[in-house]
Amino acid sequence: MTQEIIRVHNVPYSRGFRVLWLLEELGLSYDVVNYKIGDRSMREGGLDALSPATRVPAIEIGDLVMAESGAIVQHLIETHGPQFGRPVGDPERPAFLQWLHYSETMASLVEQLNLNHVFLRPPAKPSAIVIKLNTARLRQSLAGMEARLGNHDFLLPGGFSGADIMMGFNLYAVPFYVDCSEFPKLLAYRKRLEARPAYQTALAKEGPQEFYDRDFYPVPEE
Ligand SMILES: N[C@@H](CCC(=O)N[C@@H](CS)C(=O)NCC(=O)O)C(=O)O
Repeated sequence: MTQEIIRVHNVPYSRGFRVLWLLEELGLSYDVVNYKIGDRSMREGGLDALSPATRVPAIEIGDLVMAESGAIVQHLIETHGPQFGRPVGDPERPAFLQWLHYSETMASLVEQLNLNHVFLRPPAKPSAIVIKLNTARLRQSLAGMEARLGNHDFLLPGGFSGADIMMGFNLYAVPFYVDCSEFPKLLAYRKRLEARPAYQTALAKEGPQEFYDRDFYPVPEE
């Protein structure tokens, strides 16, 4: 059977990475349309017709159009990769759903920090107090995860799942804002994610990282 045409609308090193990584895990072929935050491509490139909030990722799968990385990941798993999901009735399903969505609790904090540290341009000034608060909240979300990682390799005892893919983007970005040395389980978990061939292929296809211009962004003085 021929595969439907899949096209991912993406910004390199954004939440779109979750979708690209999953497509690699699934061995599906796909095209990528890349946009850049801050230039006119996102506003004028037709993305508004695909994504209600004009954000990435969005995906076209044949005639189907979807936005929201978590929904796309869940849909692709249900249609192409049940081994990466947990069906209704599976004892791991509640935890699967929790981690799938927890990744957005964390990603929204990363997004606030991206906005303040990376996107604001003079004369707009980043807010030291907003950065301080969001960094503390991000650290708290990591501590909560560290405490629950257990002794298994991935988030769920039953093995690698779409919830790990959702988290992979976060853990790529988090160390730019939080010193993770206090979270050894989380660091080891991140290494296991990065070791997956599909992760590496998806990352290589993103091209060089040009989003962050330094290794670490400390909380500024108030
Ligand atoms: N909850 C959405 C969030 C999508 C989102 O905010 N994407 C960011 C990139 S990671 C974006 O498109 N930002 C552009 C903007 O805010 O204008 C998802 O998970 O897909």
